[in-house]
Amino acid sequence: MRGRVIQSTGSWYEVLLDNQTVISCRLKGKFRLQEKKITNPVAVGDIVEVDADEEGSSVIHTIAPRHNYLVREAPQKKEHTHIIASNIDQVLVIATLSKPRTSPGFIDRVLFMAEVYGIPARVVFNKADLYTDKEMQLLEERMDIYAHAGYPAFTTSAVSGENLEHLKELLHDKTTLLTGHSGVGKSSLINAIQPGLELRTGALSATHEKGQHTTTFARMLPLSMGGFIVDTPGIKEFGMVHVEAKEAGHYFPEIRKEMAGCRFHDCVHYNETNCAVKTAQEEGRFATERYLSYLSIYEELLEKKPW
Ligand SMILES: Nc1nc2c(ncn2[C@@H]2O[C@H](COP(=O)(O)OP(=O)(O)OP(=O)(O)O)[C@@H](O)[C@H]2O)c(=O)[nH]1
Ligand SMILES: [Mg+2]
Ligand SMILES: [Zn+2]
Repeated sequence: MRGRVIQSTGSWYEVLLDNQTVISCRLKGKFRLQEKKITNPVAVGDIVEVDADEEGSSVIHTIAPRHNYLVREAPQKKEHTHIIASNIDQVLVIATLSKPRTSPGFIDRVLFMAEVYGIPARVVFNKADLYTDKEMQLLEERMDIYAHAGYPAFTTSAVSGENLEHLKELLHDKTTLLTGHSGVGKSSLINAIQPGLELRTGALSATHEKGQHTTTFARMLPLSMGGFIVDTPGIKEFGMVHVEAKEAGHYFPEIRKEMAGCRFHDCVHYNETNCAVKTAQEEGRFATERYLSYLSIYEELLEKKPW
């Protein structure tokens, strides 16, 4: 029997079979041993083959090759990676200006990893109902920066309903992963566009205005209009996995556009002379905020050991 993993909680996996029933499965022992540096051998989104074992319980015995997947560094185990989800069509970074604040650096790290794994991404600023006119103005500027880089951006509100129709259009017939800090409203947005799910949502902590990790494991939800959406637990930092530091520029569309003009073919756009990327930044064609994210990602990758 073939199906798709829609949820994983430790050693049990919920699999949506092609005949639309959901069954709980275990994993055949061999997978645990294979890929040592991955904390979850089977991820939400995986297409799997399931069989009944001698005792009659369902066991996943084959994983179909993944079209793609998004990984991040495992939070508790450095040098290990965690597959957030696989076989996805797009990533939406859910961000907020405040309550809680999402930093540009966080957004750029998610966009960077999406680029590494070849997954189209967009930025969604939720909680638009809370922003002042001045904050909205600031947001417009930031959204222009992402759009210019190739990541369409827009605002939403799970409370006022702003742009939820647009969001629905984007989700139609696609598998979409939502990621972002705890408390930005990932689960609330899903509830707002797909009534009946009643996903748990949680108030921010009163003292820190941060989310309290209400969603605790990734879950893929079928949408009645067609498509799937993956709700994920909020993440504090998007730990990046190893990419050669000198290759980092390839995963910034603005750098990719300019790098052919650099004097040195191995330019890393740091402090070389005649660097076309730095010129683009100075002339306003490459947003300083994104350039600073690049430098910080570059430095972080330099420190990482190859695997
Ligand atoms: N004002 C306002 N509040 C919102 C909006 N969206 C969500 N919230 C509130 O923000 C809080 C957190 O929402 P959740 O949907 O639980 O956030 P989450 O991103 O799923 O958080 P985790 O599951 O912890 O990662 C809840 O109190 C929501 O009611 C919005 O658009 N506007
Ligand atoms: Mg949630
Ligand atoms: Zn350069």
